[in-house]
Amino acid sequence: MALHTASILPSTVSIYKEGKSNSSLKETAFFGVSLSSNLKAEFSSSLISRKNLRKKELPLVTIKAQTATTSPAIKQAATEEKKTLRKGNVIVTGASSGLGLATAKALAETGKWHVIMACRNFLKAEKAAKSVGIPKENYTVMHLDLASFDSVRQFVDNFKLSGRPLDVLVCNAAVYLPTAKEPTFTADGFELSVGTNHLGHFLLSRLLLEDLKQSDYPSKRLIIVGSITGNTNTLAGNVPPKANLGDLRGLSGGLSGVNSSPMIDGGEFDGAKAYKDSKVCNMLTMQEFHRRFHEETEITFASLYPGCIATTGLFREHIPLFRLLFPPFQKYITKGYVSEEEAGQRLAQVVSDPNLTKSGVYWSWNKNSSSFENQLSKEASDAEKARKLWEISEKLVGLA
Ligand code: LMG
Ligand code: NDP
Ligand code: PMR
Repeated sequence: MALHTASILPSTVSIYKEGKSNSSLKETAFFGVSLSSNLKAEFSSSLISRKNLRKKELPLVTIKAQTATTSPAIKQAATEEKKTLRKGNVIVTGASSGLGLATAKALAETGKWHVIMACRNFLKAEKAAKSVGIPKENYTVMHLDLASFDSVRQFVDNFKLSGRPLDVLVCNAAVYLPTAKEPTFTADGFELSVGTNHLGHFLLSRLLLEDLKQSDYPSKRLIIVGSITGNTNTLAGNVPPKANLGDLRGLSGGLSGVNSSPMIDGGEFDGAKAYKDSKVCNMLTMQEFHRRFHEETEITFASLYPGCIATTGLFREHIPLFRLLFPPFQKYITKGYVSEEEAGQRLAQVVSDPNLTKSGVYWSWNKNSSSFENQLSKEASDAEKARKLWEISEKLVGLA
């Protein structure tokens, strides 16, 4: 494939045509129901109270530089041959399970990518990589806890020390706390779902933007995983509680739960809503990146809904009955179900398919598993809200 045979030399970098959507079938549907969320499961999961919240005890790992960069001798040979191969380097956050792991596997198996698995649990990630048979030479596990800005900064420093170029960053990790009665918080004191899924990734992406910009890879990309449940122009997005960022007053207040709301809109804590809100932030952030940086950097910014991967660890905090019924419900009733493997192929496509280079797009797949440019909800495509979200987030993560 042309994408992978690009030269390491900027002068021979090939440019791809803008991607075309190859289907017009949309999954959008309006369903204006607004039901109260008092059907909340009465079951309480193992909540981590704020007091008990401790830093993850993870082994400190020194990441050694690996030899993906070309030596001068090789460079010279390449010049002579005009073309040479180099593996793409892709960081995937939360690659220790579910979609992230399946994507890492799909990319590593091609032999054309070196996957940096950015994970909070180093040993789990190593085991996961081995258990799905990712070739050893095609991945590196690096520690990243998105629920701590210190950890994000440490990860970025370690990555830079490795000397690898960065070609694609995939912001995939997420937590979902649908049964939590009380909010829990990141190391920096932000409500955990938005703190991890949005703020951690926001800081990570901002700190790595320059590396992406520097990459000489033919198509460099920043991908942030979104979801249908954050989009209220769909049936799934109308299942209560619905995503709603309001005027962002809770976010401005710091999401700390101390003298301010832990929710972005300033309301009462609701774990399912916090997750959906965080996905709206992910989709807004991708578009704001596109508006601010696409022209200047030529980086492709994209988001996606990979399908309903009803069997992943995302639902680990949900009640057992939900975990039992959810996969058959999605398979046989909504038909929105997709296997981890298939979803991994989809995200891998957004990482490396030469046809998906268009920036600012929210990708989805139709029944035949063909990708198409999907429409975001009114809120998830609100440019003014995206700008405001960006500015507040910058302050919260300490960049402004
Ligand atoms: C909250 O509950 C949870 O409290 C929260 O923890 C979090 O998970 C959040 O959005 C995520 O949801 C939402 C709650 C409210 O939904 C449920 O708990 C699901 C139970 C719904 C009961 C329906 C009848 C059961 C029939 C059995 C079929 C087996 C499949 C079980 C699947 C379980 C997992 C989904 O939900 C409601 O208020 C209910 C109505 C939601 C309105 C939106 C759509 C209405 C559907 C219209 C027709 C569409 C056709 C599909 C048919 C689906 C139902 C069979
Ligand atoms: P999983 O729970 O299987 O994977 C989530 C990953 O995120 C895990 O590897 C987890 O690590 C990691 N993670 C959680 N918290 C942190 C943290 N603080 N720092 C670093 N990593 C962390 O869920 P999925 O694979 O389903 O979710 C992947 C993405 O897909 C999410 O962005 C989700 O919103 C999105 N998505 C999922 C859908 C689905 O149906 N499942 C539908 C639409 C979107 P660990 O293994 O240590 O727990
Ligand atoms: Mg939903 C019509 C299709 C459809 C799709 C594609 C999804 C995806 N869901 C659909 C419909 C419904 N769901 C209906 C009709 C109901 C009421 C019975 C329903 C319920 C439901 C619940 C309780 N669905 C859920 C939950 C969750 O807890 C999940 C969630 O909201 O997590 C935030 C979820 C999901 N439904 C989906 C998808 C993809 C999810 C997973 C969450 C995500 O990452 O967005």
